[in-house]
Amino acid sequence: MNVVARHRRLDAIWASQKGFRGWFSTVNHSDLGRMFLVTSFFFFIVGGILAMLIRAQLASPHAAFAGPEIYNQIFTMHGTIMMFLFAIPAFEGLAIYLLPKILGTRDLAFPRLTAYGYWCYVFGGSMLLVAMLLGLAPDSGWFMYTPLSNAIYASGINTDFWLIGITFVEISAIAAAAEICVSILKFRAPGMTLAKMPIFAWYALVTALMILTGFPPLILGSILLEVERAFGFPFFQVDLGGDSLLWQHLFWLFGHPEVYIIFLPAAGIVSTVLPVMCRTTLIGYGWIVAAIVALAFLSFGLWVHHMFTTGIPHMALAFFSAASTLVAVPTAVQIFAWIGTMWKGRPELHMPMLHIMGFFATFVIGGLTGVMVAMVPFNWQVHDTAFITAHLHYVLFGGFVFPVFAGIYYWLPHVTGRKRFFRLGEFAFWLIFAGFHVTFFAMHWVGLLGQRRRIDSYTPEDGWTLINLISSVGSFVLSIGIAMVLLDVILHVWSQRRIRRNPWQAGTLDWATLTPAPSYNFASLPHVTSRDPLADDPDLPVSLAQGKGYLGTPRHHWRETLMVDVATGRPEAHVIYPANTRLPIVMSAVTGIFFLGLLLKTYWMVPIGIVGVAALALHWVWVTGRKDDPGAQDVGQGVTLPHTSATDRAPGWWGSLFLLVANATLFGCLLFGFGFLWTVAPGWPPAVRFVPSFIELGVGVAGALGTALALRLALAAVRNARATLPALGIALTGALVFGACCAIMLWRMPPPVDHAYAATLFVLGSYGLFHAGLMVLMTGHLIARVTQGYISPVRRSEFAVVSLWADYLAISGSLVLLVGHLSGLTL
Ligand code: HEM
Ligand SMILES: [Cu+2]
Repeated sequence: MNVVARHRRLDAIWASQKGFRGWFSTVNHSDLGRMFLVTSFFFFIVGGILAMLIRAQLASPHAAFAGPEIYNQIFTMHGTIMMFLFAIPAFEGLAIYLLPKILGTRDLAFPRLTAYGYWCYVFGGSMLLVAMLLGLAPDSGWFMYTPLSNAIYASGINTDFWLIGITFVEISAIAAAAEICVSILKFRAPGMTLAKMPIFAWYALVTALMILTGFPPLILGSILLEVERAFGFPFFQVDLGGDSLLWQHLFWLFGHPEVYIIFLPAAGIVSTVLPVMCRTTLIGYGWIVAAIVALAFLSFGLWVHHMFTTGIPHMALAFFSAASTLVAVPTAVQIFAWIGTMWKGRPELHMPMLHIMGFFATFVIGGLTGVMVAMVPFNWQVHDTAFITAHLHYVLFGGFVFPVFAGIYYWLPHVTGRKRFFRLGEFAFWLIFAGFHVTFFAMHWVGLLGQRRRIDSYTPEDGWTLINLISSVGSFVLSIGIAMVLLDVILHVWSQRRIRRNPWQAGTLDWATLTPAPSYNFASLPHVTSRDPLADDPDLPVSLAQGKGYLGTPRHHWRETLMVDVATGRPEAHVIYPANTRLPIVMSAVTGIFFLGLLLKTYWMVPIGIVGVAALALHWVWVTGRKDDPGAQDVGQGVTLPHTSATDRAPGWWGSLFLLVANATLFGCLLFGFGFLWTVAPGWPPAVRFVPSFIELGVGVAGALGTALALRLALAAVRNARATLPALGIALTGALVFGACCAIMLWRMPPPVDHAYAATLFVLGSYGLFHAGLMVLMTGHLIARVTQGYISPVRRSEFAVVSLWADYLAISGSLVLLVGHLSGLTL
């Protein structure tokens, strides 16, 4: 087969449907990555327009441009859009587009999940846009502090839009994060050990792990607050045993890591692009990896520094203040590595480099003001002033937007296969840089003079007039610059000047594909022996196109790729992906029915949504099955591998593992909330408590443990070709028994509207009940599989997946019942 024929064959197998329909059925990561990026920039523009409205209102005293109600909506939506609908999705989009290419493979681990996440993002984001167009946008600030956001002080539907819309969008973050983890660990080019991974993959891996552990507290908080608003369960209401500080803890448990979730991918862009711009390799690879892992750990311990003014004990203040300054260390490690890289190389001032310089200048200042606000006495002075807003923009804009622009200019030729035409970008950069610093330098200043954040007007006597005007003028210069970048990008896409391959002479595999990248990325997969495969072997793209790597001969209609061992990158299994399907968009629309039902309080829609999603999910996992044993496949280079369904750790197992990490974090936060209220909130313990029953406790725990045990037996049985149905029957019974005990607990407990104790316990019990239901579905699925002939000693991977979930049920379920029953004991 010659190069062109191979390309035709592969493209026929991998391409999306032609035209309009292709958008809705594509599961290809390049398509979805581009869609993610374009959508996130759409939201960036919307957020930017809102920022202009804010600055227009603050440009002069007593401005009548927007009244307080509208102003509250504007700044809330600005913060919300920038954080949730622009920054995180932009990272997801970049990672989804880039990772398989940079790792030398053909797609992400779960192509259909990528699409599902994308549509959840679109639908959830649209809810917030609709709210804004109706003038019903959320208005309690992007951190939604209670009691400001509770049913008494924010009685309209506005806040519900935020809680429900954002939770919907978060599904996409969790989905993308799980799939980024699995793709990086298991879907790499053969030979790529962990130490040979491109540095961007490390950043993406750590960021994704942080999303999995950082977003669940916010999701939990949103659920609790929504339940409080809709049904009156008093989690955050002080008079009924709740505590609004619980919201702050949950929010900042998410919010502080969020800053690093935004910064780390941007730093990953810098670490990738900078060495190429300097015609050298990155120095301190190992140090950087250590630094980002350290940063991830540290950042979870720091949420308290957002609450310095809430009356925290002195010892804790000292501890968190010291720890907050410590974060500067791993950041400094990275900055030194970058400086060293520039020192070693010969920097060339192309467009990406310009934005990297903008990043350096801005981010370092943001870091310095960060150290200032980490000091408790200074923090008390500037708390909730424009100084904080200015600091956070130095970090977010400097630490994210500049690197992202650098990345855009770096990878745009890859996406389009074209050259830039005019020199618009250079001019735009200087407008952005100057505009930014004028705007936010002025805001530091006016903050020190006492201007609070989130005020819609001030008086001339305050003496802030001139500074605010300067700030507003700067912000308009800034936005003209951004508009020019967008124009530059659009002109670039239209330009007809094709580039040669690898215009920057980079060493990573993303530049070994054709540009624009074909639907299958690589005609055959490389064997990697170093961190810069392309620098070692400039002919690699040609030999890959000739099919000299792995999987060079397209077979049947299979979308084939390889799965490797986590540490060594040794090829381990042969993967066949599902093809284009509209299932993801349909499933996310049905998920939307669930969320809309909650939002509009039309509760009859909620069960429809749940049942619909469950049915579609069963269909989703059903269609990948097969009734014959897949033989070992020759994948080229003399290597023969088993199919993934014939392994114990199929992609689904790995995906489940990371979803369970997120799930366990959510559960942990729920237990934390219960303990927090019990020890801190006034009015505890409540007068009326749950009456414990050791029989229910024992039976329920036995059910949960029995399920896990039975599934292990079933796994052993399937492997040894023995009958599995008896063990599956036991597992099903166990799950039902456990579920019944949870239901009884919910039934017998004091009314959850009376006290935060019963309210929290109710959520715990529902969590148990939900997982029991999940287990029933999963075992039911296995039983159906067995009876329909989809399972054999070779095709057994689904058993391992369900067994993993059953293990989780055993642990979390037992804890639910233990906490529930023991909390009723009066000693
Ligand atoms: C395009 C240039 C931008 C300008 C001119 C701008 C301007 C502003 C201003 C003036 C405020 C204060 C509102 C108030 O206190 O009343 C604000 C708040 C905020 N901005 Fe920006 N911003 C920009 C970009 C960004 C970006 C890129 C992000 C994040 C990635 C961001 C995140 C936030 C957040 C989280 C808040 C706090 C909202 C709240 O307090 O509820 N901004 N912005
Ligand atoms: Cu923080």
